[in-house]
Amino acid sequence: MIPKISTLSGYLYEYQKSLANPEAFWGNIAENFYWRKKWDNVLEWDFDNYDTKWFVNGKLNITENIFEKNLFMLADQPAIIWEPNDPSEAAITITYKELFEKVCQFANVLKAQGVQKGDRVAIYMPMIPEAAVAMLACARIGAIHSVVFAGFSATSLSDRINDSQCKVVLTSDGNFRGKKNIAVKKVVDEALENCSSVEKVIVVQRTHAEVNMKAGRDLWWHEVVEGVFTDNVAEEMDAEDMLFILYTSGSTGKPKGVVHTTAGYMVYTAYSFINVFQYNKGDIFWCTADVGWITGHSYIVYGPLLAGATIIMYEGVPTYPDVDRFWEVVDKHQVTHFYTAPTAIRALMSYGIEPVNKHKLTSLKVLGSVGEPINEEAWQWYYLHVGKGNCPIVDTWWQTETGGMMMSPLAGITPTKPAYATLPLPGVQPIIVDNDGKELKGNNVEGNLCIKYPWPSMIRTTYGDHERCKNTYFSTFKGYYFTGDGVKRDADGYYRILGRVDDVINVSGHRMGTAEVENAINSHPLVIESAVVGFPHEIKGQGIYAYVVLDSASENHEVDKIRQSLLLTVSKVIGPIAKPDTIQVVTGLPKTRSGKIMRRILRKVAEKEIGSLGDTSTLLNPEVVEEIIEGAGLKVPS
Ligand code: 7RM
Repeated sequence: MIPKISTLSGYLYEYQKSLANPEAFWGNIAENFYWRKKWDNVLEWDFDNYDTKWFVNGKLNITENIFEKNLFMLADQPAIIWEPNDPSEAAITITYKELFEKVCQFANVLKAQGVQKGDRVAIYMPMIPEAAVAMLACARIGAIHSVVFAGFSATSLSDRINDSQCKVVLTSDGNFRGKKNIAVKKVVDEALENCSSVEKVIVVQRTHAEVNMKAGRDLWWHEVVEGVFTDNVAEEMDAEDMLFILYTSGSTGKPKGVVHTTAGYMVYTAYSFINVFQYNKGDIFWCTADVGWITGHSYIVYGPLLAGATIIMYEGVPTYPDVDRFWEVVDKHQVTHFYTAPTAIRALMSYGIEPVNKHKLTSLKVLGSVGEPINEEAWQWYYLHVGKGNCPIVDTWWQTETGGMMMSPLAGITPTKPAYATLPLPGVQPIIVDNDGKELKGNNVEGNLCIKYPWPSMIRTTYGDHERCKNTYFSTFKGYYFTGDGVKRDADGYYRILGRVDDVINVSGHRMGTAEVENAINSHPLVIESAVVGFPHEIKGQGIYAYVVLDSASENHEVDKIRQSLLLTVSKVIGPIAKPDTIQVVTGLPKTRSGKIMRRILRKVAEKEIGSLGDTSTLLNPEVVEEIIEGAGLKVPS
């Protein structure tokens, strides 16, 4: 049994233990897993020339720790309860035994299709059980999965497939999402026009949309599994063998392939899941994220299944067929743990409490929040109206790169404070530094959030480019992992995440690089250059504001038409989630004498906070500032 903290003093004790001797602490926890061969050393690390290894020379397979290890206890327990988009379609329950069989069977299929240990497999799928089966089948045979959120465009998909040279793509014919019926396979077909590494595509039949199956390349999932054995011996993996790649946005244009490895990720996701959520046998855990994001990897698939939990997997959106769907599903499946993003809470909040009050919600025990800072108002609404004042909220701060939750209350144990991620989990050593890298000690300080000691599920590299990993995370503040977030430690020593301090914005809990959006806009033939900034948005947390300089050829077109066409371009290059909320056409961007865009000014205008523009005298072209202010519909301060 993975050790579970049950009191505040227990937490403080474990935390101290993890500081005093991290290796003994994590070694102890790792003892509770099934190893083919135990490790020689718990940890070897170097933050200067970045390298981290956990459970060195240990041998295992993560799926043996989900299935074989627990099967005699869990066989008939539901692993996945799948709730379809349309409530009139029946939910599907898959027990641990059934899931095990599906995973083994599909593992055999992948092998038969030539997938070998170390090969990369792209997964571009809606929220259907096959997505989890696909991930686990890859892990079973030692193939490295790269899940791409099915909302991304063909261009984004092909970029990701090419970056890691995927051999196989697993997808579906279509995707039911709310009222939409999305042609998923079409996007894959388009993407694959530019991907020479892909040999096979396996397609789940979900919507029965008409699709084009390319002979010799495309196969139907239901056909290839037919008659295939449902037992499979797991591949023996080294503790540090890659488990998966997950692409995430940073300050530069090109998303990075964050690499997670086998043993550390396993130990940390299971431990953090059980402790933060205080999961008990029989509880029903629902994380509303998509498997395309790290939250879906760690807390829909790996963490909960390693802990033997029953999870809900939901295909649809919060507002279909009505704005009370989440609460209906909670009652229907007697959900005990509900984990969602602030943006969803704010969106549902805007419909008032009536849709919530239509449902009992008495099964709920713990509420969770993830993905972006939760504002106090949303926190209170969640606590009072969803949790009826009886459910602790765990505001969990973490990142794709951290693999698992880093700061969070332990449910019902750590006293909470609205909008605070509260305290670090055992084994996590946060440090706040100023812009010169000097540590800010004590309480009542604010600065850049770094982590000064390794934890098991930390990023190992960025796929194919280790220098990039070093530069992005370990060079800003020497000797520390830099998170990119600003943070405050208050008088009680509690942490409050303030948001990104780099050029990353967080739109509805989705991470986006401003440079990435700019590149997409700049690919439009009428655009000379652009600058993208975030601005506070009531529901999305941040919205996207784009300043665009157009080519003289644009004079022949209506500005509104150009705007529409720019939105289409961004949708095509990245995906609809990256569409700007506002596009302002300007004649120039404010630039410093060295040619750098002064984003500070653009941010202020987007925020409508032009009272405090600061010094603009160093600008090369101060005259554009007035134009930009007026163009934004604001009054130039006299
Ligand atoms: C899990 C996830 C990471 C960024 C991170 C933060 C922000 C995430 C919280 C949060 C405030 C939280 N991974 N973030 N959780 N900010 N409070 N509880 O979201 O890689 O997609 O994004 O998200 O800025 O750096 S992610």
